Amino acid sequence: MTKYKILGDNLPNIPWQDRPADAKGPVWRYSENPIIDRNPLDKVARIFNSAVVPYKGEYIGVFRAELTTGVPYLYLGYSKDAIHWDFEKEPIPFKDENGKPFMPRYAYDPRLILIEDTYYIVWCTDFYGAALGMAKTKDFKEFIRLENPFIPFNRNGVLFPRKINGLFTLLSRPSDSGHTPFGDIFLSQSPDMVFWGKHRHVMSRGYNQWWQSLKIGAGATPIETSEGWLLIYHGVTGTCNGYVYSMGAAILDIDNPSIVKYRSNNYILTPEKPYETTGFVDNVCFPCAALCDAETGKLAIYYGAADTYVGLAFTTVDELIDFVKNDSALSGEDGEIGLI
Ligand code: BMA
Repeated sequence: MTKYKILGDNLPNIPWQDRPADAKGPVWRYSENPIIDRNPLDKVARIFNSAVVPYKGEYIGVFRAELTTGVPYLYLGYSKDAIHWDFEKEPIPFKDENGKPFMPRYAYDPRLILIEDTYYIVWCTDFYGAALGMAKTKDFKEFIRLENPFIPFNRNGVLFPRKINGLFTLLSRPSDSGHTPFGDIFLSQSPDMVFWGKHRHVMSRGYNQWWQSLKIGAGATPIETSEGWLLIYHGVTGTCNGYVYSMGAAILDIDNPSIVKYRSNNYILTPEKPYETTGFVDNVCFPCAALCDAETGKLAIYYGAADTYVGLAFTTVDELIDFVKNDSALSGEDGEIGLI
């Protein structure tokens, strides 16, 4: 019996390791990290910042693969245990609604969300600058691109796993076209996944928490729990040696998720291991997905490490929610409806 309830499916084959005795903080790493190493495929230099979901008793994922040209595309991967992955050899072949090939010029930081019977992919695409791209699939064979939800510039698009008050609901982080030095998380809603509006401010970068003082961005698909939507996100600080990406967590109101109920004052994971501190971009932990098992409350978080590897980390719904509630510090108007 868990103290807090995950309102979702049971996932008895979730990847898992118990908390090691010496672990600090509410989240602990998989001992065999990274689970995806450099050069995983011919002409693919690195896979990181990727999203996975359960599929037909096994697992499937959409992976950010950086080619040896340096350009990122999205690749499909398959796994029986969500740890060892086999990848398609070519990028996902996106089509438009008429069945014509419609490939993005580049694609990165995918999130993968099941809503009713359809899987949606949201990623950062090129639309006269960095913007959100969107596609849907029911079978992971045919991928149809949808209208881009917003004009540029925007990143970190994450859909909620069900409609809220009858509307599809999307978190995003307005940005600039480069390595955005600012940014808060906003929410938008749509009746049809085409027209987006009812924009609300959700969370500010942390005023008093330097680990998230520059910018924040939604990470994994929000997890529906008895306390509200559990959001695992990234927060960025600036140092004289560049940005540092850590992980944080927040709980959003279940019916009105532009209201933040609790938000972790301290990070839940920060770059410490060599595969997080050293790579193509040093000091990055960038969560894009989480698996959860409603029965036991186990959570398995997938994160990109140093823009080079995929890491896996674990926690439970009880540990993480207790940590966020006991450690909570909202910034600015986080607790309001976000409409000033
Ligand atoms: C952000 C995104 C992420 C990346 C991070 C660190 O702007 O591009 O994909 O992990 O920078 O380089």
